[in-house]
Amino acid sequence: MEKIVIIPTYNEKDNIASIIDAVMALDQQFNVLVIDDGSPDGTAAIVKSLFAIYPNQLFLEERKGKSGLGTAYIHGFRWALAHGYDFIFEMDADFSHNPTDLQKLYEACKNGAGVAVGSRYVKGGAVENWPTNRIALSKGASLYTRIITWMPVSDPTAGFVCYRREVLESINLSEIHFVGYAFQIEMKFAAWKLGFTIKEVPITFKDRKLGESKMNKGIIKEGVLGVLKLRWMSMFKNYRNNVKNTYPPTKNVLDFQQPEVMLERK
Ligand SMILES: Nc1nc2c(ncn2[C@@H]2O[C@H](COP(=O)(O)OP(=O)(O)OP(=O)(O)O)[C@@H](O)[C@H]2O)c(=O)[nH]1
Ligand SMILES: [Mg+2]
Repeated sequence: MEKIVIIPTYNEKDNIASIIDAVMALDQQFNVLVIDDGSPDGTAAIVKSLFAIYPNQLFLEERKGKSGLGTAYIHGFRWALAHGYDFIFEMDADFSHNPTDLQKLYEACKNGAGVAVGSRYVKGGAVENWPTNRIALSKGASLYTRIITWMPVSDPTAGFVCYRREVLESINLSEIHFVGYAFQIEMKFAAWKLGFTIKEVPITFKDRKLGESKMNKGIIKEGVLGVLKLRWMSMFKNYRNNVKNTYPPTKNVLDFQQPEVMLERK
C-alpha cells in the first residue's frame, strides 16, 4: 500500500474502465482512487462495477456536482494521506498520460525528488495530435509562468505528477485555491517555495481520443490572473507561512476526516 494514482473524472465513461485496467496491468502495484463529480454519463457506476475485480486496489469518492479539478485533487490528497500512502500521483482519465510512465515518475521520487513532473517540454518530451492552438496555449502558459514566477519548471501546467507524502503533508492544502491549470501551477509553486526538489521526467502527451474536453475560457482566465496572484502573494513573507503546514504532519489528514477543523484555522 505504497502508491496511489488519483484520477479525477467528469463524464469519462468511454475511458474510465480502460484507464483503470491499464494501471492495474502495470508490473508495479499502483492503487487507484477515482474522484467523480456526479458525472451524468454514469462514470461512477462503471468504477463500482470494477470493485469486484480489483478488491482493495480500486477506490471511488463521489462528489455531488462538478466542482473543478483542483478541489477534486485536494479531496484525493487528503484521502490518500489519511490512508497512509507514500507516493501520490495525479493522472487524467483520458489517456493523454500514458500509464506506463507512472513507473518513471515513481523512480524519480524514489531517487530523491519531492515532486516528479511528467513533462512535455524538456528534452525527450513531446506532444502528439494536439491542435496547434492548444500547443501554442500550453507553451505560452509555460513561458508566461516562468517569466512571472521564475519557477524552474518547463511544464508548470502539467497534470501528470507524483508527490512524495512529505510534500503534501508540508503544504497547507486549505490554502490551495485554484481549480484549473492554475491549480497545477499553484501546487508546484508551493512545493518549490517550501524547498522541495521538482524533477521533470520527459513524457509524450497525447490528445484525448474519446470523450469531451472540459477546457474553457474560465480556466484560461484563472491561469493568467492566478499566476500574477501567486507572484504577488509570494513577495510577502506570509505566503510561505500560510502555505506551510504549521500543524503536525497529520493536519491534512485531520482536515479530511473532520472538515470543521479547517474552518477553525487562523
Ligand atoms: N472530478 C472532476 N474531474 C474533472 C473536472 N474537470 C475535469 N476533470 C477531469 O480531469 C481530467 C483532465 O480534464 P480534461 O478535460 O482532459 O482537460 P484537458 O486535459 O485540459 O483537456 P483535453 O484533454 O483537451 O480535453 C480528466 O480526467 C477529466 O475528466 C471536474 O470538475 N471534476
Ligand atoms: Mg485531457
